[in-house]
Amino acid sequence: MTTARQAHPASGHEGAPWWTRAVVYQVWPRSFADSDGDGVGDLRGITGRLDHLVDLGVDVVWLSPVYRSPQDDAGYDISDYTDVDPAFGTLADLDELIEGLHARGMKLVMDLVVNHTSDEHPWFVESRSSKDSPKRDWYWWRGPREGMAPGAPGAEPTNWRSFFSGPTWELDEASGEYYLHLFSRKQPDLNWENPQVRHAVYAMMRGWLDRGVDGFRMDVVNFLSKDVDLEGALADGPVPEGSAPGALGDGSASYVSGPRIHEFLAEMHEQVFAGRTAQLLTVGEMPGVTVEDAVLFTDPARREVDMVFQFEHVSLDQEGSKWARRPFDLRELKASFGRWQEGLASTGWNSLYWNNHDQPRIVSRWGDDGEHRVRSATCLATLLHLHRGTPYVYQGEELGMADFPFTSPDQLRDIESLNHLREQVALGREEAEVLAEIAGASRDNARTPVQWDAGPNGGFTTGEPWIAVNPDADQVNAAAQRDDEHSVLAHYRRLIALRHDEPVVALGDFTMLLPDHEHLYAFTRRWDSAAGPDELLVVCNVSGEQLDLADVLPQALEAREVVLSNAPAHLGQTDPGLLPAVLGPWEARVLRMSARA
Ligand code: TEU
Repeated sequence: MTTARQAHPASGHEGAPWWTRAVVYQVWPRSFADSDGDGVGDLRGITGRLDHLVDLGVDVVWLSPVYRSPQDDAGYDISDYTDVDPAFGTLADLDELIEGLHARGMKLVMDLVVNHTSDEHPWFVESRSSKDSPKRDWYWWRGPREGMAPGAPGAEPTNWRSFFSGPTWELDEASGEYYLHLFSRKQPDLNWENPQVRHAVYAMMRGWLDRGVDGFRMDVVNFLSKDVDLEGALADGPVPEGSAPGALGDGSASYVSGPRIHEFLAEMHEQVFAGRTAQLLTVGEMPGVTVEDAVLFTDPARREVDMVFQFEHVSLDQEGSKWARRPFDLRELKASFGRWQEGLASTGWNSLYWNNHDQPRIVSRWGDDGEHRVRSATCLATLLHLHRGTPYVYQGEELGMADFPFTSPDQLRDIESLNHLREQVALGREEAEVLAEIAGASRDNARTPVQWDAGPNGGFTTGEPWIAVNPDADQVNAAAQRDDEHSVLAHYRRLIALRHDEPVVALGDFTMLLPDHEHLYAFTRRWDSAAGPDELLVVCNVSGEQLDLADVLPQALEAREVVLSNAPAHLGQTDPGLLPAVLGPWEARVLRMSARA
């Protein structure tokens, strides 16, 4: 049993930062709502659906990139940081969205993608134009390995494997040098060692804040600092055991939370955020970040970022690579979440998420999108939202949207999936076998259109959608759920309200119970307010079997009040004496153990 200590003890509920009580909603614009019938979601589509966000009760919208982009990686390849891509609308449309959100008391957080630009960004075009270009050093240019000719197999400056398959280096024939791209070859990495690069980025960020945006979600921001020696050399990474000669290696030790990362983030804070009085939010997306690093990144005294997205929990069912899956074990989730809750208890802050535009849908991944769809979606939502931290809801998660039943390569759109398929088939594997592993892991699962109603294309577009709508849209959609108190949507609404209303949910201590139980996820939250202690016990049956609380957690039968339940029979029931001792499949309860403070 581990107890995470109460943060902000001296400041009380009122003194804690505003985002400790906030819930963020992520909009991935290409698939949210299409206003003009071209099959691609757009800004006016979002503005037209603000009522949905008001109804849900979220405080902040994080908008995935809408900047000008060749769309090689769905907008995470930016060619102009100061303008909106015509596919999504205009700057005026963006201003209107910001105004619409602000008028409804919500904030807008933009995506900030500054580890790399598009290869079509004028900075890169200039950098590539000649070895003597004043911007040559804005990116990572390196000659071939010593003694090798440019383009020869294995001549790349390091052996690193790209996130999107193949080497991280692309040869520029004209100059005979390679440039670094951790992601696609159309996403060259910016050289953050160069102060001109950093100051150009800070100026761009200030411009957006001045325009009225309320903060940034910072894409792979812990990759900005590369471990480069005084001669400018980058080191090879380890190659998986038993690999063929010439196999690609893992370069992450050279760029995950690199040597100057804290310096860069503190400088960014100083140059962009210091002195501003608006209530802003910064969240750093940080693959590979450890709890210890996260404490440093989010310690308010260090002025780096407010919170980070960590990846530990979403890697628990992966074996080495995201494509190789192993069974999910609830005990591992408890160990992981428990460590993060404890590690960031007195300093720093957690963000909480199941889904985003890169992850398969949680109800399909660790829930049951068949018989127990509603119950498992609401059970997992309760589990997450009752932790201490700021919850993020990804579009469609609040409807219990599921993975798409992919059966053919032409249903896929994402560069990561398509490159993996191409690479593996070239290595001699059967297409069907590779497709099967892609189906459950592809980012396209998150990217199918939001299901608004039972009409054509789920109400997403009047045209031909850029990616197919999930065939279950006739059953699973917002219109069907809006007035249904037992829907996934209604349950998310209640969870969000709970965080706003209950200081114990926002700020209370976290104590994990029963770390070794395979199906019951149980924990307490405790908040010492002026009116006395307030304690909640959260019990979630993460399984399709019944679970008798009398056997495993008898204290759950001594509750004073039922705060929330996801079982239709108990909705609105506040008297714990009237609840059975047995939890049904995927049943979750939030119980008050103390007299109401
Ligand atoms: O993703 C960061 C990241 O590490 C990716 O590897 C991501 O986890 C992967 O797609 C999961 O399979 C961010 C963005 O969220 C992603 O959409 C971008 O493609 C990527 O950065 C490059 O900008």
